[in-house]
Amino acid sequence: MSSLLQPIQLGSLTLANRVFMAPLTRNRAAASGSPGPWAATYYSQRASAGLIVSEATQISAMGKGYINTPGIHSEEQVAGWKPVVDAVRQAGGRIFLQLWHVGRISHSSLLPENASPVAPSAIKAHGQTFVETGFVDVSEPRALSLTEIQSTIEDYGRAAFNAKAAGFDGVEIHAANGYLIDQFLRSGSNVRADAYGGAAANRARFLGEVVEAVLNVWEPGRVGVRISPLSAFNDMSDANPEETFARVVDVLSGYRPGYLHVVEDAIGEAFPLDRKADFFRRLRSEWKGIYIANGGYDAERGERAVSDGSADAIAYGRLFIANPDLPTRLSRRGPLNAPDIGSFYGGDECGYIDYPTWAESGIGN
Ligand code: 8OZ
Repeated sequence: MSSLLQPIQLGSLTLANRVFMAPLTRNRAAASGSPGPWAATYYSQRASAGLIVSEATQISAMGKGYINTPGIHSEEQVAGWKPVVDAVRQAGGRIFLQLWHVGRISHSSLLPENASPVAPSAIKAHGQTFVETGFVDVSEPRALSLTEIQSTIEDYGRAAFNAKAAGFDGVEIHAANGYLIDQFLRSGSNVRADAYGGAAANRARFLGEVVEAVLNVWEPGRVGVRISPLSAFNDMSDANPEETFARVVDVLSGYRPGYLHVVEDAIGEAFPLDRKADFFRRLRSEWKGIYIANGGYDAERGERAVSDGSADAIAYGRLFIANPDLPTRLSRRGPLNAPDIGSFYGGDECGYIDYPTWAESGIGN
């Protein structure tokens, strides 16, 4: 039997298989930050995933960085998520909400009263975001004060509480891809001189305190953390990623969240390839909990990684956009629909809820 189809225990949850749906930004939420009209259909079509991780969802108005992304900080947003979660559960699925704060990857036009984005340090990323009019350079950020760091941690706690109120099965803390938590973690974006900057253990402090705030709301098995240690996406860099992420694993090991979700292969990676395989092998062996791998996995690599123990489950992104019934297709090596990149970010139901299942496509199965 396919190793990807083995059930997996995550805390008190028994998940049906190891083909997870990665968090995927789709920019189809309402202006209010409520999920859009097709979200319940989109997610419930994908309910055969062992676990769905929702698209990145902002924990506060200041955490927004792109047009039409959803939030989880208002009553309206919580009410908007409920039917999405219900539809997934009705279809037999499990779904975690991904908690997101973009930090410096934002544009003033997206923020309350045209505020400047916030970050660990006032260092602007060489990067872009997309707003109403298309792609724009990110705005100049300002550094968070110590008081603001505490209130941002409280925002994570409140958002975690809201996710529970909306009915989610758990939450994933987005600490990857160059957003706020990752900006604290890595030396290229954090030059603070206080307890949250400098040595790797200090740079990992913010993540630890966010995890702690979320664990005040959820039991550990219901909380995941996503990192992307070697990714250069969103202008990220680190003088010593081995040291930084060894400390991250130390800090997380103290809290024991349900899983660590690792983006192993990302856009704009700038790391010597010969060190890369070693890096993730070491990370995997240092982390004693459940390890979810992501990035460039197909059926064969996924099967191999789960059967040789280099991952406990695989999160698939692009393949899940195009193949709502991905676990069946991967485990039976069925044909795959090709994703349409032009409809990834923004738009309507086209390229969102209209990809056929294998059965619907009429190709012999
Ligand atoms: C693509 C476009 C906008 C945001 C990430 C939340 O990379 C994102 C994202 C991806 O984690």
